[in-house]
Amino acid sequence: MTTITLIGAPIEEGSGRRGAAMGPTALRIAGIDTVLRDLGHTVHDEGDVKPLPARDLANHPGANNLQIVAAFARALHDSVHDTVRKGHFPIILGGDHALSMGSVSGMARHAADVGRPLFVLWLDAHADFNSPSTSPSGNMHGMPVAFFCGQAEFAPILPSDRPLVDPKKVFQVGIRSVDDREREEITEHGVRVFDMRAVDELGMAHIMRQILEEVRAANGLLHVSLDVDFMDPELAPGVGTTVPGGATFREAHLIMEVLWESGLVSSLDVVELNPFLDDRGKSARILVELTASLFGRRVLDRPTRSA
Ligand code: NNH
Ligand code: MN
Ligand code: MN
Ligand code: MN
Repeated sequence: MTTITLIGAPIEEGSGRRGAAMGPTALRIAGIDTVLRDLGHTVHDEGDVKPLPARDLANHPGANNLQIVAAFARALHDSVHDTVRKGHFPIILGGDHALSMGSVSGMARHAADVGRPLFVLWLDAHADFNSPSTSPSGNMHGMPVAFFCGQAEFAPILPSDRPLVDPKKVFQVGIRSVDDREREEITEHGVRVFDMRAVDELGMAHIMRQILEEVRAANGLLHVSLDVDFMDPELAPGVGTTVPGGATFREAHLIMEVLWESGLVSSLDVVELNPFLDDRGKSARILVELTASLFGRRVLDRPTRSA
């Protein structure tokens, strides 16, 4: 069984609207700790991270709320790194997706410490590969992947000598809304994209098998970043940037179940939940259910795939 540390990150300034700061509270009210304990895991809730002041950074015209985003990124980098170093599994309760600048960078630091490659599974409607010079909105929740791959270097948010993630080790699944400049960037840098068309044509099971085989063959660590808008808005309406045509309940659960069986996942972000836009807690509850599936809840016992 796993020792899990819950880390709240009530940031909403990366998203361009209010509400996501209530995400960690909604996930706690939906019972994320209890569900994990009932599965036999040990759960520590650290409460919410305290953003570290980033008064050294000037405002940037293409990066809205840079100081507060950087403050969360710095705090999360440290707390995720400390958590995983103790052998605990960090679950970051968001908060908007800009928080992944910190969580993934903290995991990249750990992967470098232990000499293993870090892979990232990005479950999202969006590629989040903008930088201040390409972003149509200036919202930093659209930039974390470019940032932790070293492609959005415009301000010293984290030290420039930090370990970066290889874009070819980033798998994006469920993508269906990509900006023009972003499309050029993800192609140029070799991000591994399975858009919704690929999900329809190949099936989720096939895609996941391919990804997990690659991670296993490289003895990699796998960070999972789950954006609420990965799912279809009918299923999970509690997010500021719904895009039709998302993953179904069954596709999302299948992913989580095969991830658990793989034993390869090292860390998880649950991001972009906006309880102010949710429908009677529906999205928060689905996120908790998906987290349970990622930690071993299942309908029937099945033989796990041989390694
Ligand atoms: N691509 C758009 C932008 O950069 C939207 C990003 N919004 C998200 N990403 N919700 O997951 O502004
Ligand atoms: Mn996102
Ligand atoms: Mn998104
Ligand atoms: Mn580039």
